[in-house]
Amino acid sequence: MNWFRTQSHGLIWLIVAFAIISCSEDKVGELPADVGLKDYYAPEFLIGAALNRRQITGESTEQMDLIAREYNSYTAENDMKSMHIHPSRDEYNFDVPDKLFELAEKNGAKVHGHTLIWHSQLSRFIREIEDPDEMRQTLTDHINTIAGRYAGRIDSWDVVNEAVEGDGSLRESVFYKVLGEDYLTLAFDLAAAADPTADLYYNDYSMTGEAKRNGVIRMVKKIQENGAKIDGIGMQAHWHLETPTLEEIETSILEYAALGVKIAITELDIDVLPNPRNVSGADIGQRAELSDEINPYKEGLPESVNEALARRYEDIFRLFKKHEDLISRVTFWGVNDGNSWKNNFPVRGRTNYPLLFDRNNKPKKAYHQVLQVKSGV
Ligand code: 9MR
Repeated sequence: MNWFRTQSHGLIWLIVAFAIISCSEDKVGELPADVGLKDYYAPEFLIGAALNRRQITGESTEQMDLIAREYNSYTAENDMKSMHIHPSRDEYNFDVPDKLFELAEKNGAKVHGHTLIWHSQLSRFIREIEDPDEMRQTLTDHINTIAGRYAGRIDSWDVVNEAVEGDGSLRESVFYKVLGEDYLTLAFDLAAAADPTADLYYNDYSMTGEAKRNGVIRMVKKIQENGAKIDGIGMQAHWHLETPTLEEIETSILEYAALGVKIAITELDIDVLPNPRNVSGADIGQRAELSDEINPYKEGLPESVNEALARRYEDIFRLFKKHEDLISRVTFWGVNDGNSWKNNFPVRGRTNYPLLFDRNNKPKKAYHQVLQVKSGV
């Protein structure tokens, strides 16, 4: 087995070395057909992407090669959230999730499940539960059925998503209101029983703020003290060109990792637009009105901003590489700029440029810089 692993690592490096030699800066659009970021970063961590329904089902024909080439971990952007996968008590929709697994298995990629327990995009029947026994039974059915179905095939799960507020207190979600904080340990216990082999994560946004960080650490310690299996913390990285600072990101990675868990950088995108009312993270309650002033790049991304984005991506990937021993996966929240939720948050209808590929699926300067952190070319 070890011999095999060494040999396959060697093979990956041979391919990567070939790619480095045959690819110079101005030829980044012409990378060898099947070598992408996932290969360059294979020794460090997985490179993932959130896929929307058209990508999962293969309808986005123009993106399928890119997806196969660049990423080795897939997450459904929406289709495994409760309102889609478990819309009413006795109804489960596994069609699209099953297709995600088929695509991943065809491409040799892993699947990260998003998400078992979340207050948002939550099926109505769960939102309306008031009785603790009914809630416990519902969580048990939900987790057993979904995590059980993909047991052994899935790499990891966001078991609980966004349970902590900015001030570090626990969010008063329906789960919290009905079961108190015990729902957290229960969710991790149920997931571990349904699939003992998957890595189990807690995932949240604005994870670099001090008050929230302390709240998350307190919560995870409690889950650990209660004897539940929690393997990792997902730091959603809905970040901006200047914020959070590299120091804040690094401190957070180190403090979370000190809990003895893996760190995944999840939901990575870099917002390049003016930030109305200083919205941070992904609280979808925070929205602002559209105006020309806050939608300045409708006609295209100025080169200066394209370069600033490339530098920002380079800086954060240097940091991720520095802490490769702590980081298991880096997942982009979307494939190209046109697909990104950031075109509609926190203002609907803007033209944003947060990812590595442009609206025509061409790699941007940021792609090259991320690659350069590894290749040195
Ligand atoms: O990208 C997702 C978008 O298509 C949905 O409309 C939105 C609804 O809440 O959810 C987005 O993904 C969210 C993720 O599931 C959890 N963290 C925040 C992400 C951005 O809102």
